[in-house]
Amino acid sequence: MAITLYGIPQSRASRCLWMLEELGVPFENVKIHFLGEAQKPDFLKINPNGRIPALDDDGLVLFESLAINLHLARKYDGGKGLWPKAADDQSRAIQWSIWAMTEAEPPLMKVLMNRVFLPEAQRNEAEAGAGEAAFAKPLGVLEGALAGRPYLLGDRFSVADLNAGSVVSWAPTLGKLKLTPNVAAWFSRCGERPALARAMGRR
Ligand SMILES: N[C@@H](CCC(=O)N[C@@H](CS)C(=O)NCC(=O)O)C(=O)O
Repeated sequence: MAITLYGIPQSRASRCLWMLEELGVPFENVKIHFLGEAQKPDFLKINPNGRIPALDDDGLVLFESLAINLHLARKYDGGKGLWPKAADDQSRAIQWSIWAMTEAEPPLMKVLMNRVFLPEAQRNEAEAGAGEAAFAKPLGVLEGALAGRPYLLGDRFSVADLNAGSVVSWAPTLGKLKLTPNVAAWFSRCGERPALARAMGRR
């Protein structure tokens, strides 16, 4: 088994590093930077989108951080519970992953760009505010889903929590954005995972 994860830890590759640490499988991290390196011809052969992360798992090459995590959890779970056993729960994990990417990430990205990433002269506080306002809806959905249960699929931490949590993790770093009570409690539960600390230690 040879697993290579492409992408510096200070990027969406951190989501996959967290998953790899949870699973405890050996892997190599090739630190491709999103500025410039991801657009070079050699890397475009791996991910024609020119983005990190990308995964090479014994010749199976995948892009999209949360799809990579679904693959890793399904293939390498080995009884750890990251990949749920029941088919309906597997479908829920896929649902939460797609939800995180399509409903939660875009408004957060708007805030991130306009409060953190863009050069100050290009930042637009009105755009950041619009992202913040739009995030209220997915945040409310997550708040409802976590009512009466510690994790998205019930009692156990799974790939659904890792994928949704790693996207929502942008929110507390964005100044005015506040998490709602169930989400905040879930978020700190997810934050206590030793595998997350190991992944962060790779930064
Ligand atoms: N939906 C993709 C987004 C990947 C993405 O945009 N990655 C950024 C770094 S966090 C990147 O590589 N940007 C380079 C570029 O857009 O040129 C995923 O989750 O894997």
